[in-house]
Amino acid sequence: MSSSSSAVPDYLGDEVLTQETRDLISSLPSEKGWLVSQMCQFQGRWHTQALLQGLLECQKRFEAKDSDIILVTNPKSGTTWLKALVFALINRHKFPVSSGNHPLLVTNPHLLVPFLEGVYYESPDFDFSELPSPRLMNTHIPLLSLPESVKSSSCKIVYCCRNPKDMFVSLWHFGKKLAPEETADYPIEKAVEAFCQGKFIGGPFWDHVLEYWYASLENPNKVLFVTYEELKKQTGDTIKRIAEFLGCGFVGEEEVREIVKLCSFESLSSLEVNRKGKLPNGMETKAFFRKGDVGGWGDTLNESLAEIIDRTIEEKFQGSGLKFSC
Ligand code: PAP
Repeated sequence: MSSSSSAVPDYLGDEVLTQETRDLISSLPSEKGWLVSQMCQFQGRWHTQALLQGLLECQKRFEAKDSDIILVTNPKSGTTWLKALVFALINRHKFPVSSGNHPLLVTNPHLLVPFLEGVYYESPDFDFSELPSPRLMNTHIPLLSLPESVKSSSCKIVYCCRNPKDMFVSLWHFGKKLAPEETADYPIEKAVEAFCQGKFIGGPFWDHVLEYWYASLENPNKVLFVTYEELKKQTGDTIKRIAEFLGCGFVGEEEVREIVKLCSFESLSSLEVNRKGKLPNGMETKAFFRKGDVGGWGDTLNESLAEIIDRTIEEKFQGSGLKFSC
């Protein structure tokens, strides 16, 4: 997929692969993906070629610090929102929301919180040690492929999961917006089939979620598991849980209310920077804001496709204690 003809970010393409990545990919199971020209399976998980290169660089180069905060999501599971919320939370003294002069008012959350494998793909020499402490970053990397130092250090991981049908539908529309020509003729039935076979960025979806879910149960000081749905229903309470987990100290009710309001879908999506802005890779910031609701998948998935996803999810999550309500 060429990124020159559309707003597709480089990291969904295959334009700047090193010889080392090409050699590795030639030995990996691969197939044509939905949204991307080729997906390949590394350490049991499916990746776009570019994000795999970013992941490999990240494994080689990234040195976690005990004070780091890493936000982990599957794509389209609340990444942008979580970035905004945690950025506002940990910087609430440096950038009081009430000042009316907050960085989130003029900068898209993706530019305030670097995407590890995206940055390592686009700029492998990027110096993460320059980031102010505590460093706040995000990734879609599966738990088993995280750099060793993330696992061995005391850094904190906040994982946000979203119900699979809304997540799938969100990615479906994202693909259509970013790559209309490439996705125009791709049948949604085939995309659902691929998703249910686990062929999804960072997927299988269920392995990605369950690994972090069990890690949060086994090591609750290391991994906090939250959901998009609980963020929607109880944003303030979830922010307080995150604050407690991160050891942020006391956060007043008024501060929580202000953060909730600043980071709400309505607020962020109406800002000029998120309506007309672009990321350095050319991607339009408005692509990260569509409906921002829970259970809206019914306008895109018919009953039989929804049932196929439900059946797969029920089977894969059986016995885990995790249930999706919509
Ligand atoms: P990413 O993983 O590519 O960074 P991510 O931010 O996780 O994307 O997903 C975008 C989804 O979050 C969109 O969902 P939708 O397609 O179902 O509408 C987007 O609307 C939603 N979203 C973005 N910002 C917010 C927010 N502040 N509150 C609630 N939902 C949001």
